Amino acid sequence: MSYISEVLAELDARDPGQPEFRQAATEVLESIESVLDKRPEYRKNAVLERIIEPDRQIMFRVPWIDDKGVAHVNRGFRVQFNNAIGPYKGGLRLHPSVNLSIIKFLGFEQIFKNSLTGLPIGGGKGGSDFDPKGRSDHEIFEFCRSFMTELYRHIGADIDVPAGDIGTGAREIGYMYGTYKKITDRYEGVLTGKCLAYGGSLARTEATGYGLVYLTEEMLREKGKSFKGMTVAISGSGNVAIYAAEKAMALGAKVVTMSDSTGWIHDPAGIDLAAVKEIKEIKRGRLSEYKNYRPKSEYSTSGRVWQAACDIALPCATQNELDANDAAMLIKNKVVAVGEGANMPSTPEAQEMFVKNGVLFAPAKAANAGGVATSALEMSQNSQRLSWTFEEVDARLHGIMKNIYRQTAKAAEQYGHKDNFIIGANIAGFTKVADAMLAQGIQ
Ligand code: NDP
Ligand code: 2IT
Repeated sequence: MSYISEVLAELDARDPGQPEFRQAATEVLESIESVLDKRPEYRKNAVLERIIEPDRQIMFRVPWIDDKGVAHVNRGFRVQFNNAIGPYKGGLRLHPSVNLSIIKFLGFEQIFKNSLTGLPIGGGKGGSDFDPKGRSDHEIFEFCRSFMTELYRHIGADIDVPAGDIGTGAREIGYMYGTYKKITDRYEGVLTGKCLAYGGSLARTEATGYGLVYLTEEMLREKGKSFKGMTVAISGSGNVAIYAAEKAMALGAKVVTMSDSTGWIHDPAGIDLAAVKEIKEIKRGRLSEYKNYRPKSEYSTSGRVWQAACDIALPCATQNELDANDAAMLIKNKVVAVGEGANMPSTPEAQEMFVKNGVLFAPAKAANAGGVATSALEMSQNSQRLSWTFEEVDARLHGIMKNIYRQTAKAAEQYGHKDNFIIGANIAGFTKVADAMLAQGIQ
């Protein structure tokens, strides 16, 4: 049995019923086979066994009372996966589908993504199966306060720094920050994605979407192409999707689709992003309202955004949202590039099809790292007690994304997989963390 099969068999025995975590672990481990052959010390020091086992997994009860006086109990999670290169860092997901497998897959991916940023941040993730949809501001506050009443004892500016993810934006971060401060009396950069008024960073809101487009643009440039004149299909209509659309449009592309969990819009003339922002960011509404702004657009609750012809596809909603059938439709329509804004949005079968068919493919770990990288820039500003300008943060983000592309392309080529950025990102992200773990001894 190979070292990788042994470790995966151990994972199956210990953690059956964690399909998302198994999927994420399999992809990373299978990508680094050639590194393991060259570096026997990783096996000798049980680096894989240690890297798939979180440092700590915290699960807790989150009781709260709704506006009608009814009591609810949700489950809270924080998985502190690996802090070999810096304090645990990663978002908090609030969605009814959240369970330990999903938080572990996200925390595991975060280790390598954060390593690729070149900044000193370890990997962690958390969240709850709480569903924020349809809840009043007061109910969101009650939930966030209860959640932080337990979480505060496990986090800190130099220990673990949570941030946003699906369902967690500036409003939720504000309520959680206020609760942390109230309990601890500490004014520190313990969360990122804060509002500007109390320590947030300019450009953090835009960072994941902008970063996704910066990295995809680098990958296209290498092949003599760019976003200019390209038709882009985007899924999702949340934070990542909106700012990916904004930057793609700024670079001269036409974005024709967006989606939410109930349906998708197709606007062949080009999406009106101001309308989407009003519906999603201000009204917290549904995309079905888009037709009121653009009567000639189409709204559908069946089918997928990937059936619309496009040159570039940017999945920005959730895990496993793009499967083999979707990949086949995109390939048939001659898609040139796919950039993953969401975490693990493509199934393993879809990934394989893109690679085999020569589609330029930017995997999530590299492509959506701009959000957490800018969170790390927010941490730096908080430590310095300074605020940088939008231009300064954006320029740093752009530089970080170019560097991620270079590292990823170089690692892929060095290990004999030129242009396979899945393998490149996994190798480049893994080796830095693994070397830090070796240097620190078996802990
Ligand atoms: P948001 O909550 O702002 O938006 C999520 C979007 O995806 C919404 O349009 C939502 O639809 C849709 N969506 C969520 N879950 C599902 C589902 N199960 N099926 C169909 N549609 C769904 O989240 P973000 O934009 O922040 O996150 C999107 C993705 O990007 C996630 O995978 C996240 O992990 C990843 N990511 C986020 C980063 C960040 O900085 N925010 C950084 C890096 C990655 P609806 O409105 O109906 O809920
Ligand atoms: O998946 C991610 O990288 C995020 N949700 C952002 C994490 C962060 O700490 O900014």
